[in-house]
Amino acid sequence: MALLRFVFLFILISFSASAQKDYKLWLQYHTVSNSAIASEYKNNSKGIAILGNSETIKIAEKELKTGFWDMLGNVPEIKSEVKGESDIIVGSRSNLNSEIKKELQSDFGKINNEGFIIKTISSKSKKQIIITGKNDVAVLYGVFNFLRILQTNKSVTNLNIVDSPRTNIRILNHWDNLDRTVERGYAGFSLWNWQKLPDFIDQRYVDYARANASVGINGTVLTNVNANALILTPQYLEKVEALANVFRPYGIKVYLTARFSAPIEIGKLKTADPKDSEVIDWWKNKAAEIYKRIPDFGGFLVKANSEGQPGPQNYGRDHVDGANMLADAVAPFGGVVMWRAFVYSEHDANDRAKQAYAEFQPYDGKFKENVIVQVKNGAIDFQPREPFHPLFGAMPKTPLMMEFQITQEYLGFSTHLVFLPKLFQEVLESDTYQKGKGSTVAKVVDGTLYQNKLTGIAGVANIGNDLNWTGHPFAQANWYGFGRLAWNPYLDSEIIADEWLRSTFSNDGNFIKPIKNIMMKSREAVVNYMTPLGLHHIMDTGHHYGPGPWVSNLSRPEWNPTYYHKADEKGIGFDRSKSGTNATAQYAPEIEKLFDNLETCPEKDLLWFHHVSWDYKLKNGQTLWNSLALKYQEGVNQVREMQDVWSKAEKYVDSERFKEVKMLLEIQHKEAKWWRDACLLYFQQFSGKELPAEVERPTQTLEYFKSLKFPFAPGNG
Ligand code: GCV
Repeated sequence: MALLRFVFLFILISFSASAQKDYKLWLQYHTVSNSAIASEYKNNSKGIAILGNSETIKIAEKELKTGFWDMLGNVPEIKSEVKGESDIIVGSRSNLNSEIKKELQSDFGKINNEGFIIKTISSKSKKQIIITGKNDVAVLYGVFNFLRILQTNKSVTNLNIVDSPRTNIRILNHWDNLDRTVERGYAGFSLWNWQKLPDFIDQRYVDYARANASVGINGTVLTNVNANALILTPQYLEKVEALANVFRPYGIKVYLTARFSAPIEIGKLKTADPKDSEVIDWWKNKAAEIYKRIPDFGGFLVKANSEGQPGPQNYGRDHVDGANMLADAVAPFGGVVMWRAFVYSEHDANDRAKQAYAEFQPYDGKFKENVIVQVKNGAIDFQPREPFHPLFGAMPKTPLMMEFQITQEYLGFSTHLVFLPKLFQEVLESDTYQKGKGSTVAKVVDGTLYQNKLTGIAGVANIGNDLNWTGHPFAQANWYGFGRLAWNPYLDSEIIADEWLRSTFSNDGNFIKPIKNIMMKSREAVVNYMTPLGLHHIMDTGHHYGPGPWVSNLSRPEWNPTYYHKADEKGIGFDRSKSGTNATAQYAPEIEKLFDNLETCPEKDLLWFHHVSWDYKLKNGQTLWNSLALKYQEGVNQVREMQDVWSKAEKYVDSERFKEVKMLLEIQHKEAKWWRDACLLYFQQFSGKELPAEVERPTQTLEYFKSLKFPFAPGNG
C-alpha cells in the first residue's frame, strides 16, 4: 500500500513538473551550463542594487530573483540603494546616481521612452552591469533582456546593449467572445473569465502579462473584432478595469473593440450615424466613462462594414467619418483608433484582392492624427503565402499598422508545426518600391519611410486556456516571435528560433541545430502541402480546416475556393495581370511590372497573379502540372523530415513535450497527405495528366475526400 502511494505521488509530481514546463513558455530559466557565467555569479556575488519601489520595479526584482535562483542556484543579495559594490544596478534614470547618469548620458540620448540600456561600466576597481531606461517599464524590458542573455548562454562580460522598440503599439488582438469561445482559436477557451471578473483574478492574467512583457508586447485588445457592444456597458467595464489593473505594471495597455452600432444597442439611440450629434456625444461620454476607470486605456479597434459588421456606410458615411468620430472621442485622453482595412463586399464584383486598396487608398491624409489603419499582411486573408498587401507604402500620409495572424486559421490550426516568424519576416522584408528601392514593408510599419509618428504591429493571438497556452508547444514560438518582431521588425527569424529554442528547451547545440532547421523549413512545408506556387484560399468552408478546392456552392462568390484557383482544362490560377483583373496595377511600377509578366513573376506567387497553362514550363524545366504535384509531395516529405528529426530529440526534451510534439507531427503528416491527395485528385480532373513517378499515389478517392465533414471543428465563429 505504502509503495502504491509512493508510486502515485511520484507520477503526480512528475506529471505536474512537466505540465508546468509547458506552462512556463520561454521563461524556463534552466540551470546555466556556461561555466564562465555560472562562476561569475555563483561565488562572487556582490549583490544587486534595485532602485525604486514601483510595482513594476518589484516585478523586475522578483524576476531577477527567480531567474538567478533557477539558473544559478542562488539569489544574490538585493540592496535598495547603491552602497558599496554591487554586481548589477537596476533602476530608471531618475534613480541612478549622477556618476552613472553621466557615464550613460549619450546612451540615454539614443533610446526612446521604452528603450533600455544594459551596460558594463568600470569605475575604480569594480565592474558593474547597469540595467536602466527612462522609466520603470523600460527597466523591466532591460531585466528580461538581461535574463535572456543568461538563458541563451551568452557572455555577460562587457555588455553594451542600447535598444529601443521600433514601433509604438505592439499589440495582441484577441478574437475572444464574451461567452469565452475564441473565433479562430485552437487552444481552448478565452483566458478572460468574465463571469468571475472583477473579483476573481486568475493567476493566468498575471502570467500572461509577464510573458508579454518579456518580449515587449505593450497592448492587448481583449475582445473579438466581430464585436459585442456589451463590453462597453458598466457591468463589463468594471471587469475590463480589473484586467487593466493587472496588466499596467507590466507596461500593457488595454484596448477594446468598438461595435459601431453600440449607441443603438446599449445606448438606446435610434441611429449610430457618425455625423449625428447625439451619437457623437454618446461616444464622447463613453470614452470619458472608460478613461475614468482606466486612465491609460489604449483606445478602440474597429472592424466596420466588413463581413456583416455595422459601420458608417450603413448611414451613407465612409470609413473616414467613422474613424474620425471615434478618434475625437478618445483624443482628449490620448487614445487611438485602430481602424481595420479588411473590407470586401458581396455587392462588389471586383476581384476581392483589390477591394481594400480601392476603398482605402483614396482616404490617404484624411484621417485624424490618432487614427492608424490596420492592414492585414496580404490582400486576401492570412493565407500560407500572400504577396504583401498593396496598401503598404501606398498611403504616405496615413499611419498604417501591420496585422499578422498568430493563430493558425489557414495554417493547420494548433495541430501543425509552422514557425510563423519566417512568414512575418518575408512580408516585412518585401520591397514596396513606393519611395524607390528599399521601401520595405518594415519601413512603412516602423514609420521611417514616411516619418509617421504613430506606428504599430498587431498579432491575432493564438492564446487560450489550454495548459500550454497555445495548443501546440511550438506555437508558443509564434507568440514569442511575434513579440520580438513587433519590437524589432528587422530581426532575423532564425535568431528568434534560436533564442526561443534555447529559452524553452535546451542550449545543447546537438538539439538546437537540427530543430532550428526544421522550424525554419516548416513554413515552406505548409505552403507546399496546402497552397504551392501561389494557390490560395482553397480550404474547406467556414472552419477552413482541410482542403476544399471543389467548394463552389457558397452564396458569396469570393467565399468559394473555385473563385480563387479557377482551374479549368486550360490551366490554373487567378489572372490578376493586365489581361485579368489588373490587381498588379495597385503596386508601384517596378513591382507591377515584375508581377504582371508571367516570365518575371516569382514562381512562389505565380498562380496568385496568373492563370497558367498546365503545360507551361517552370524554371526547373518541368511542366506546371508536374511542378505542382512535386510541390505537394515535397511538403509531405518535409513533414516526414520533421518527424525524423524530432524522433532524435528525445534525450533533450522532457517526455511530455516530446510525446506531444511527436503525436502532433503524426497528425500533421496525415493531414499533409490528405491535402496532397485531395488537391491533386481534384486538379487532375482538369489537367487530365498522370502524376509524376515521384508522387505517391492517393489511397482514397476524390469522392471520399469530398464527403468529409467537420461540423464541430474549433474556432468557427
Ligand atoms: C474575426 C477572416 C476570418 C474571420 C475573421 C475575419 C477578420 O474572414 O475567417 O473569422 O473575423 O477574417 O479578420 O475580420
